[in-house]
Amino acid sequence: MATGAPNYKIILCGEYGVGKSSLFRRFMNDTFSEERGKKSSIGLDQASQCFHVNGEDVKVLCNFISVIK
Ligand SMILES: Nc1nc2c(ncn2[C@@H]2O[C@H](COP(=O)(O)OP(=O)(O)OP(=O)(O)O)[C@@H](O)[C@H]2O)c(=O)[nH]1
Ligand SMILES: [Mg+2]
Repeated sequence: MATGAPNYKIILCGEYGVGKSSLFRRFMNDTFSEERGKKSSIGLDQASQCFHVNGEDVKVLCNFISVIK
């Protein structure tokens, strides 16, 4: 039986430029940038973050995958 903090994994796939990295940045740093002309992410962004929810620690691992048609 698993013990310790609950672990959640999120995988978000999408075409380029739809806002995956922006969502990722909001999730990690609670910031947003409207900067244009930045480089597209290649492949995978990954990060984990711990949150304190209803008195318990919850660990979330996010994978953001760029899909190019
Ligand atoms: N107005 C507005 N602009 C957004 C939003 N989300 C993202 N953008 C803008 O859209 C552009 C592309 O966003 P990214 O987060 O880089 O998109 P991405 O899906 O990571 O793109 P790739 O890495 O190329 O796959 C950036 O200039 C962002 O600032 C949003 O919710 N509102
Ligand atoms: Mg990106």
